[in-house]
Amino acid sequence: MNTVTKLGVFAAGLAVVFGGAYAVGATQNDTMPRRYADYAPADAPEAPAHGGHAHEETGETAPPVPGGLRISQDGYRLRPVTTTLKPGKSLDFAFHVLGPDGKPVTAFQLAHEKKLHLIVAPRDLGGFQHLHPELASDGTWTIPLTLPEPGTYRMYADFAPEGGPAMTLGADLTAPGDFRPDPFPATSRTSTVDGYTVTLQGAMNPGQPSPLSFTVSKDGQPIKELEPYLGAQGHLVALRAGDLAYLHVHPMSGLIFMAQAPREGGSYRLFFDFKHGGTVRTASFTLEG
Ligand SMILES: [Cu+2]
Repeated sequence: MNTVTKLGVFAAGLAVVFGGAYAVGATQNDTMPRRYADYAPADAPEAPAHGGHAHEETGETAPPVPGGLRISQDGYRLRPVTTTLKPGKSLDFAFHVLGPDGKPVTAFQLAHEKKLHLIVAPRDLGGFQHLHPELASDGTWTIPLTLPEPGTYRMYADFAPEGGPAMTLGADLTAPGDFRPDPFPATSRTSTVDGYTVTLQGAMNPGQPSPLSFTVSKDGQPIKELEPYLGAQGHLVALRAGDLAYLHVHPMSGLIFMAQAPREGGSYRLFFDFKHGGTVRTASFTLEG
């Protein structure tokens, strides 16, 4: 199989906008489709201006609240059944999303082909897992999960309940043992995984929209076409160093999209999932913004 070409270059434009939720108070009254609306590309029909919630009356944009920092929001609460896992050992990890009535939510909106995206990363950001757990009819989510090494991990549940707002809730998980934190990786726009070289173009400019795109090559030849993954050409998560604030975006083909980093600045670890040859791989980068 040879899907490479000397001329073809895959470039995925990615809308990168911090904020798993609108600013507190803005969500409940919003009448737009909520799933991903707050960080969807600006040209998506259902999307508001990215980066925050544009108020119709004033034109002002409220700074978005980064996702993943809270275990509850807007009446919904993330409840892991277990938070301590033996390192290096697979466990059927289970959790619930509790609704405003205190009961497990059983109906979720589909987004990027899934009802819920589960991200797990160690707090030193030296790793990354992107998982899609199964939903039982009683509202229990389960997935085999391995925390590879001792340490504290952050789990992120990215979802929108049926009739509710999109949100990313986060909780800490622990793997007891001798924790040896990795230093935060230096700024890097090139990542190599399984012989693939992935290059990131663009920058996280604090408070300013800026384009981010990727090129993928193997054996020195650009990959013309990646395989669809979650209904897109790739999948990007960015986590902010220090507090592990969460960002979850997908590329839209054929267009360049804008990154919108918080105006306060920060360091970010970016995890780009792409599929080629039937396998999903993750390239990781560090950007200062
Ligand atoms: Cu996912």
